[in-house]
Amino acid sequence: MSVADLPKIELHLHHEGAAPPEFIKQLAHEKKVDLSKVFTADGGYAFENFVHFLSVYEAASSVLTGPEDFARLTTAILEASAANGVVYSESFLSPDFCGGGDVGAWREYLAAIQEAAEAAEVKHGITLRGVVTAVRHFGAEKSKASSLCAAETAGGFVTGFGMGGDEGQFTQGDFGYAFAQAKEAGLQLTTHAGEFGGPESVWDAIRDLNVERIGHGVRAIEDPELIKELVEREITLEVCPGSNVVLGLFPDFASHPIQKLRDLGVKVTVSTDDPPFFHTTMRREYEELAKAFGWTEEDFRALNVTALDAAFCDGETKKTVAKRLERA
Ligand code: MCF
Ligand code: ZN
Repeated sequence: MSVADLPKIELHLHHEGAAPPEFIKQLAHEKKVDLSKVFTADGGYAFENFVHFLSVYEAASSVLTGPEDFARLTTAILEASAANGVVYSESFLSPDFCGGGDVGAWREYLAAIQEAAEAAEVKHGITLRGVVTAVRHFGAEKSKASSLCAAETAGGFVTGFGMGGDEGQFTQGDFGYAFAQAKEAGLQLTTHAGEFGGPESVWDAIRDLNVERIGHGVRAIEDPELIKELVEREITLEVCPGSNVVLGLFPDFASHPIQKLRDLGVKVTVSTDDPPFFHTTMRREYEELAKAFGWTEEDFRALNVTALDAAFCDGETKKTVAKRLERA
């Protein structure tokens, strides 16, 4: 058996970012929207750098206009994830893209997503949980509306609150209100940091937002004191090596710091981030890591134990997922 065949847990996946280009093209066709600038000649997503990626992401997402679109998207995503051996997934859902921050509209999007996820669980044996997400460059006011949506629907399917987007804009601390509101509602927290923002943004995330997990966090490798802090606080990194390579943080998998971080005692997990944008899948991430660092079945099984531990779902769900990991 190849390590790529192992069952997998994925903790860092953006819902719209997981949309296959053909799926978005089909919706654009149905809604008569011109998205030609979003795609390359060979049919992939076209972007040149991080900031451009963010705007192409938003342009592609503009054709997802109602709960039914998100239900279809959820079905497509979970089918693809299950085909890659994923048995549990947490995806980032943004009220900004699902009803514009209105709680009533958000409930409708969420119900559609959940219904599709429940059907996929029966069909493919994959469980999905939602991490409601603020978009950093949309600013603090919008993040408050997102976290209110999160707080109003917390529990069961909605297990966490997080933030992604342009680390070049605002500080983590500017979003303190949103994160506190989500925490108060019992949600667990994660934020993107230490990707383009450098180690300082990881320090800010720990100090100002009190998060349990960090999205990416890989530039912590530049700061030994920060490594100590991550180890002591047992903060888990949602590492997305293929995404980091495509966005130019590291030239290739072999230069990626995931192995060093792990060896230093940091809790690392592996995810795809926005798989079709970065020409990756969970299978491919496993294959590349095995090739770059010689990781064996034992390494990947340990990786999934760390991921299950850091998952935001309840204990019962963890038990179900643990059985799926053991079985294979
Ligand atoms: O992790 C990647 C790159 N770093 C930062 N943010 C994002 C990534 N993929 C998507 N995002 C952001 C983006 O701003 O998350 C938002 C997008 O609008 C969606 S969250 C459902
Ligand atoms: Zn991300």
